Amino acid sequence: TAQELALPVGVTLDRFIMLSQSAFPYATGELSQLLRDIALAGKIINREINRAGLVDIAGGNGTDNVQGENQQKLDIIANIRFIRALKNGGEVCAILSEEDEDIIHTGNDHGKYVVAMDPLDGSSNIDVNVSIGTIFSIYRRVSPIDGPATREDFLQGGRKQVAAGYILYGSSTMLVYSTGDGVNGFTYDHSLGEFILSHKNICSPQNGTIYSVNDGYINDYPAFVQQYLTKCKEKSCTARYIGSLVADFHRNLLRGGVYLYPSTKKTPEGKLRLLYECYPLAFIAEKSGGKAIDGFGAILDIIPTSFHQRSPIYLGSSTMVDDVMKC
Ligand code: AHM
Ligand code: MG
Repeated sequence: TAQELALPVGVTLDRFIMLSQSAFPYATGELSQLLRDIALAGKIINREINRAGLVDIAGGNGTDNVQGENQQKLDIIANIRFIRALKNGGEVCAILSEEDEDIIHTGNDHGKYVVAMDPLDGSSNIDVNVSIGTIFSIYRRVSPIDGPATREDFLQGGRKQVAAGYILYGSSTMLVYSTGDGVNGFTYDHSLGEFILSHKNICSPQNGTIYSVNDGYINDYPAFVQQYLTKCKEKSCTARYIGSLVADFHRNLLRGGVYLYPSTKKTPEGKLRLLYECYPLAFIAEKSGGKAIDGFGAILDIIPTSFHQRSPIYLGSSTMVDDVMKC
């Protein structure tokens, strides 16, 4: 398997993809190319984010940017950039984005894959220079090749993901992904313009002391969540909540912790979207030894019915997720 290959920390993402693919002699290279396209989109979005604070100053009258496009908010820019990178890459026949109601047909009807994504998650943090992220989920299409993609391509269920991951734009920029065989993390080296393998075969700590939840809504949470949070406080656990799912998830993945977004009175189905927030992070959680549940069962077992449906989510270190379940 890819994990058994002697891939030293420090190899580039391109080399990692190439070497791990050679472990699967019948692979055609399309998924590898798609992962490279996602990495490229991540670099482009990273560049936009890095100069975000300057755009109003550097953008003259605030009308057009260098590409001759209207100056737009970063989440819209990220959406445009991501779609363009995947269209140009050629491997993806359709995209589902948090930013668009319906699926986007790329025109690459021969592409074997579809991608569901949240191009820039953490809306409350985008304009204030706090960590944000991109989340993506990849399926092999079930509709006939050379025709248009269909709803069914996107509604296969979390267990059918062939790869998933996220890009975290934090104190450094990281790409973390899995094709089902372990989870690996790559840190972006600006000077080289490359993602470098920095976190090989990430294993989620079984247990931890961090809990991440919006405490302000506690009175709106179901009784079992209130009970779990009381226990966390009795045990003097550490509260950490950035309000960017990717950043909160990533910290807990490395340190050990649980992230909770329960149903509330305002959002009885929870807030986070199943297809491009919950499924991909649940995939990463499980592939790294952690867990992700909706309060009844595994997130990945939820049968999807619509593109933008929501779900409550409890995810992270397995013992902590079990403890939520016990409540
Ligand atoms: P968004 O897709 O509008 O950015 O919302 C998702 C974000 C997550 O990143 C974050 O964990 C959560 O919403 C925070 O929500 P709240 O402000 O309700 O705590
Ligand atoms: Mg989002």
